Amino acid sequence: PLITYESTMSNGAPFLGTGLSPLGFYPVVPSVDWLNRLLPLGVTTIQLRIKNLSPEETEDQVKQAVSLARKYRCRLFINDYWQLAIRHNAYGVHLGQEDLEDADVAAIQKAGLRLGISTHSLEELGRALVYQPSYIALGPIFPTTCKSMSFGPQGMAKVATWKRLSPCPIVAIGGLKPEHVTELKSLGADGLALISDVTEAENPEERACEWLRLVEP
Ligand code: TZP
Ligand code: MG
Repeated sequence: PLITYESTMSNGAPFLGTGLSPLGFYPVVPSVDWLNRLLPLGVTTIQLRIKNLSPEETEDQVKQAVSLARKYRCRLFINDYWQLAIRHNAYGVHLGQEDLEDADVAAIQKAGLRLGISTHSLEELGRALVYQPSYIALGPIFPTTCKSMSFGPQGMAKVATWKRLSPCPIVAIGGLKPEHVTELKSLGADGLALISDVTEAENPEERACEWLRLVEP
């Protein structure tokens, strides 16, 4: 059977919870400081996406993030650094298509970590589904300034297509704003991932609470 989001891949950590629960509001943040700010608000899924730190600093961040996520019972996905995610027993790993070539996906799954994979086209979706991921991310839905991408905006309607073709949950990402929540949910999005709408908000905590109210009422 296909591995679904909360089913067979338990790494035994006590905070994981059981049963299907949607990914919901899924902030993607560049440092553990952000976990300190957002997890106390009740965020249930988060991604630590570290770029350009030294190996020592990166490992320290991952370690601290795992410990905070356990404390707040939050599902923590580590972007890119799958070996550190395994070593420190994070909830999951998020990988892009280019990372899949080098990562040992079997080792990630054997260690019981969940796996999320980015996709930007049907071809990438097909490639990603071979790994039986815990979720598939589709992006960018709208133009984004947080990542330079060779794929243009996908638009919201593709969420429904991805949903139809995928046995696993779908996470929408890229330029998302609170006003998109209703439509994205009705198209079948299981998770809404975003960076700047929270990290660049005037009051990020308040903005995160607004997202939580809209996405996980
Ligand atoms: N992958 C696709 S779009 C994106 C990533 C990491 C950036 C999302 O950032 P924002 O600020 O929510 O558009
Ligand atoms: Mg990557």
